[in-house]
Amino acid sequence: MKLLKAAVIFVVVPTLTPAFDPLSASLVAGSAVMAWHLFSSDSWLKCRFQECCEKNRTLNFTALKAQLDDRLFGQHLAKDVVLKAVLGFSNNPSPKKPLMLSLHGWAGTGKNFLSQILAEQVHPAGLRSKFVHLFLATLHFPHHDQVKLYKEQLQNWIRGNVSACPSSVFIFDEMDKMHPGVIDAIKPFLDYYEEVDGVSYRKAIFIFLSNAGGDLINKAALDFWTSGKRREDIQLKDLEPLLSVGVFNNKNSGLWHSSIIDRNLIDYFVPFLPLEQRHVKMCVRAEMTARGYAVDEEIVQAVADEMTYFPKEQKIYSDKGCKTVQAKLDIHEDLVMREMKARG
Ligand SMILES: Nc1ncnc2c1ncn2[C@@H]1O[C@H](COP(=O)(O)OP(=O)(O)O)[C@@H](O)[C@H]1O
Ligand SMILES: *[C@@H]1O[C@H](CO)[C@@H](O)[C@H](O)[C@H]1NC(C)=O
Ligand SMILES: *[C@@H]1O[C@H](CO)[C@@H](O)[C@H](O)[C@H]1NC(C)=O
Ligand SMILES: CC(=O)N[C@H]1CO[C@H](CO)[C@@H](O)[C@@H]1O
Repeated sequence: MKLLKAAVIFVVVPTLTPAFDPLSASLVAGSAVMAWHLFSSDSWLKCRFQECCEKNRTLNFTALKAQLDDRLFGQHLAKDVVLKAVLGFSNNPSPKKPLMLSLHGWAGTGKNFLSQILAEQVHPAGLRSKFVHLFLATLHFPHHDQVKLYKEQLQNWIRGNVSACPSSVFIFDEMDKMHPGVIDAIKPFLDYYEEVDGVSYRKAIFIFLSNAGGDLINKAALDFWTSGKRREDIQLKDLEPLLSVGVFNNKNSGLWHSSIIDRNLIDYFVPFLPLEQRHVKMCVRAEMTARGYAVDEEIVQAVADEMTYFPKEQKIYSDKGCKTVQAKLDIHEDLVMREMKARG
């Protein structure tokens, strides 16, 4: 190993220092240190150029809370549950099992968004990090006749990824479209085992996203609205009984046949409420600010008005949450630009 590194010095160093003199002993010694920095697994230098897994990193509760308070709109329940989960997980130096969250709700209500914010707290590059893995049922596991292959592949990936970085984050989107066989492949990693084949999974984070139960959550939110109660007063206990019947014990909801439910491996059920027009407007403002524009309330209102709302009579909740805000804003941006050009 030493010899190999020494050999590498002579290949690499001349390209780094043009004035390299092979006879100068001090330079060689200096290069040896540099080479060590470049090639040892977690050296300070290497980690400046390449992302390293921070083995001891704990989730910073304060920072996560600030991010969620700032950026996630209208989801007081999801925020509370996730913060509670993270508090328990990150205060524990050796958690007994990986953190496992199951996010449920209508499209465009912030499930991917929250996962991204959480992942960024563990690995600052977020979704671009090589330690954060996003799987889409319809993209990665589309063919039901290849379940056996997917299962093997997925288990090898998870094993390989967690051996390389114990705090790996795995996000599974479209869980309701995932074949139960593929879900079962994940199960061994979620359990209370100390180690599986010498790899410990207890620092990993698994996040499941699905629309399952979204209609029931919407109905509960609407019931609150109809009876004149505040959205912010909806509590987890108002939703849990509905969902335990409608989702977890529903033999027709694909995902929940699998033994993950039977074994109570899901630690936290995280509900996402349907977004109202005021939340859509908050999304538009946030997006304008992110693009570096001053917030123009006329455009905010125009984009919010273009969204469709349900139920048909009351029109309270956005059909697609905040999902199409970006595309709609693009169109308005074009219009504004054209108008400005026309005016000169
Ligand atoms: N509750 C929310 N707060 C702030 N932004 C949101 C929220 N919900 C959705 N968005 C915005 O809409 C985009 C799409 O939402 P996404 O998280 O992909 O929805 P989902 O995964 O629930 O279908 C996000 O990238 C984010 O910009
Ligand atoms: C990281 O954790 C290991 C054991 O879990 C410990 O030996 C080491 O000192 C820790 N490093 C830091 C920088 O905290
Ligand atoms: C956690 O985040 C907060 C806010 O970003 C910061 O002030 C604090 O120093 C962080 N704590 C640790 C232990 O990194
Ligand atoms: C070492 C290893 O198995 N890495 C895998 C991690 O997961 C990705 C998929 O997100 C695979 O492509 C890698 O091969």
